Amino acid sequence: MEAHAQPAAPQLPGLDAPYWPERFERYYRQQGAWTGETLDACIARHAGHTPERIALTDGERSLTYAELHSRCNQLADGFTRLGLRPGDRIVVQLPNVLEFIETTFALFRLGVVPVFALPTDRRNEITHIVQASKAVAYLIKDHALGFDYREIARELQTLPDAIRHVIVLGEAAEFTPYASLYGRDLPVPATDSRAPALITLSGGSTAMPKLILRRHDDYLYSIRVSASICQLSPQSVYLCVLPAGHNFTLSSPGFIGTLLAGGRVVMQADPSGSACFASIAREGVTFTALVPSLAQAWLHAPRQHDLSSLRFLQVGGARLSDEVAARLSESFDFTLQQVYGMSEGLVCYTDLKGDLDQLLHTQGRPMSPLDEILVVDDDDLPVAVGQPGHLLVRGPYTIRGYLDAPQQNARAFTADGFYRTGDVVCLREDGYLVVTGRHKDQVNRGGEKIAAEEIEGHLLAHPGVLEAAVIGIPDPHLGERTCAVLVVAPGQGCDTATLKAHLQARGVAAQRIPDQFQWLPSLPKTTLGKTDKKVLRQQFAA
Ligand code: AMP
Ligand code: DBH
Repeated sequence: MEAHAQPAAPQLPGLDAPYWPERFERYYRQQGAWTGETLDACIARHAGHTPERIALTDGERSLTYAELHSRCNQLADGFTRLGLRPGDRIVVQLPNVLEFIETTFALFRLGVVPVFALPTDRRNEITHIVQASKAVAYLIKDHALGFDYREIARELQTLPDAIRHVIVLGEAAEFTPYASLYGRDLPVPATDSRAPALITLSGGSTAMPKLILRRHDDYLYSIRVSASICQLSPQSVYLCVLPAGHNFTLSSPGFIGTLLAGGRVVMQADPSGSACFASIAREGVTFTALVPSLAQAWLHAPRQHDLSSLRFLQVGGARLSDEVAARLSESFDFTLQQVYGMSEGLVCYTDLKGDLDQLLHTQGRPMSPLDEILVVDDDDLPVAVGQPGHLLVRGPYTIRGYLDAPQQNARAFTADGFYRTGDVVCLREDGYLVVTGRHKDQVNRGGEKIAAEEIEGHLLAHPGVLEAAVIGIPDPHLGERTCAVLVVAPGQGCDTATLKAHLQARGVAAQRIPDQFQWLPSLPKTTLGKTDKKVLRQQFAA
């Protein structure tokens, strides 16, 4: 044992969290990638240097860096008084409001781990997320977009391992009011940079989303590199349009990257083109991030506002077609940036000053020289440059395994720690990647990843459904729409309306309910006897 050996890195009580082997940890530190700083340190730093600078706004309310810093301390005091301790998990399900950001940084500071659910998640998803993460608290807004989140909270409380605290922003009813959290503005003891920082959810190719744990060191590295590639500075103004709890909006470089650079974040509740255009003009927004379907909607939105402050537009989350990329780049003055990323880690960017070919025809290149990329065939053997193959990746910000999921990890990671992305890509001579397909069995509906198996399970729960296969079908607006192909028992009335009502009654969120239903006398099968979705896709794509 070395004399100066550090104490063991903090763990997550009750969950098995795979981490990098020590040799990699040492290497990433030696290379200067992992610095020992925590994600919240930037707030205290900017509050010290530029206390009066605006950090956040939603158009009506704003917070300076000094106010944000002090609110983080006050909230940390409130969470502590509730009984939350470092390593505890809290499921955070908030729309894009200021409180999202102050809560996130307060939790980082305290070492309580936010588990970011998306506003569209409903009872099913939240129950799974709460149980899988063994969360002790649930933080929601009373209602948003016509939905009352307190209904989910009430249902959670009927479960055997009920969460201890429900905190509500807005009308709290029988729960803890968010406003009551603000306590004393006391300094919070520093957190270990190796401590768990946050949990996001994988799009999920199997039954339910898997938990992705990120720690301060690795997450901060990905954000720092992203902010540098995007040339962020204190003059940067980020419009946060996509749900703030997604990895893209958190970290690529997202709102955390913007605050790291000392810039300003504008929280945008309404993602429509006209509402975003108004915010861009009003706030002097310099960049934002969209999924392809939203970017396409921008092309058709009326332009009554001055968008000249916008330097670049990031598009990612799903494949941007070359045609739409060209149209975006022709019809606006700003630069387009393609972003190909995953909550598990790897993020690729096209250069802001790169050539048009890379910009319009590739999904960018891995952001770090420490990213190790392999493109392989079905036997894990490398394919020739330019040939399509499965993308495997390992690096200083790509996880080594999902939380508490040894069986899935054996499939999703190679023996030497590469993550099997499930994406089929071509690696070009110039080092840029073109995403050509997906091996994983999920539908990417406008950036929302829907696990086929999950929806199939719900469909099969209906007594009249004998076989079910959920597939993605190319769609000009969403990228893919969801199609359920079914074999049903005669006389059970399994029509579209019945099945939609069935899924809804089971708590499946509206956007996860198939857009289209098809009926067949039997499903095509592979030699192994599994449903052959390739055949189905071909059949219904037409
Ligand atoms: P998630 O599991 O929700 O983090 O989704 C990550 C997946 O989204 C990737 O593995 C890709 O399949 C897909 N994806 C993200 N960005 C892009 C992009 N720019 N082009 C194509 N696919 C993308
Ligand atoms: O789709 C994604 O998960 C994604 C896309 C762009 C992502 O996680 C990211 C950038 O960081």
